[in-house]
Amino acid sequence: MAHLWRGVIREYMDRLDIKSDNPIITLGEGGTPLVQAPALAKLVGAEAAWLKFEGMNPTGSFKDRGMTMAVSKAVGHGAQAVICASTGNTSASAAAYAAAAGIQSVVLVPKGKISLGKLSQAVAHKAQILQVKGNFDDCLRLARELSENYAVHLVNSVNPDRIEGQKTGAFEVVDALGYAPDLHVLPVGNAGNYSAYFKGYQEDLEAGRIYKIPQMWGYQAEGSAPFTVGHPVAKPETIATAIRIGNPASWDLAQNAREVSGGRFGAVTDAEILWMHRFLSQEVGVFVEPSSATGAAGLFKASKAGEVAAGSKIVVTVTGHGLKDPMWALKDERGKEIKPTSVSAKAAEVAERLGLSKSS
Ligand code: AN7
Repeated sequence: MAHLWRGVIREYMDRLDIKSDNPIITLGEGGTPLVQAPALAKLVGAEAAWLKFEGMNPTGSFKDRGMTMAVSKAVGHGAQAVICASTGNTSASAAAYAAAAGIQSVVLVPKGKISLGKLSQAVAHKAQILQVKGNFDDCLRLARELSENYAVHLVNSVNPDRIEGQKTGAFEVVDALGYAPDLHVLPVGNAGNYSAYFKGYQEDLEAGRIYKIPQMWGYQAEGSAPFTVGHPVAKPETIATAIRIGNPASWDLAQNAREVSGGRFGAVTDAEILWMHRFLSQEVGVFVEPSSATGAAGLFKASKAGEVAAGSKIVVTVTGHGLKDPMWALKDERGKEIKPTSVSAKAAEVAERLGLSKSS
């Protein structure tokens, strides 16, 4: 009989910091596919590669794993409203989980710098949306200040409940493979998810489910790469708007994760991100938003420098769905718009346009 996935809190109750009588607000998040990616393994010269396809979550990104925990606990504390700063995915998720809980959500987004798909999700789920004249880092500063002084509960990843929920991504990888990969690769913005996967692997190690923690490899966009330059960046810039973050909230957690796991941080150009975005959709069959291709782009860059060991088993988390920001798929390598050809509804003409030869 098919097993109906019950959401990450019920599936991993005994491993999460939540009391058994806490209300559970869930949309069935988690249980996402671990997709075999032989084309990526071949490209980077690894033994095997998988994509943890987080676009398959209810609101189309990994944020839902953390939001089920954060909103459930907010409701448990009696909160009537939640607030977040967001480059788009956190706000989409917060708005959906607040709707499910029957409470208000307030979202602060950088004006003009979030994708239409994500903005439409926040509107659809009836969030109170304010576009702030500033970047994500300004929005987060505001959200923190408001939550400290007003009756509104903060659900950004500075709230440890978010990290706690997101660590289930690592649990699922281990449950699916039966072991930990050699490398785990992710895109990095605030480094909440990077830190969360590390926490999950660390707990699996302590529980004896695995015998080593994967090297944690985190990649940012070059114009927005505080971990590579070693300090916050005042004016982050990249087409990968989800990770256009200059002052990562989980700085210390991430540095610890990198050090303990023997991992690394790196940066790739917007062009390298878009190239990998296309490779994943065309050669692997997984459509992600550009930011989500940043980890795989970094892995490819490292492989070209001879830094990926031949026998490696690699998991790459692809964080958000391609439909979040579909315009990038409709451009070719040079940024020129791609428009399907129009034809009349006649078989002969269609066949000619397609270059089909007659069957014998
Ligand atoms: C697709 O929604 O920060 O390193 O406000 O949407 O945990 O921040 C989104 C981040 C990667 C980076 N991929 O994760 C927000 C937000 C996608 C994302 C990241 C984000 P973190």
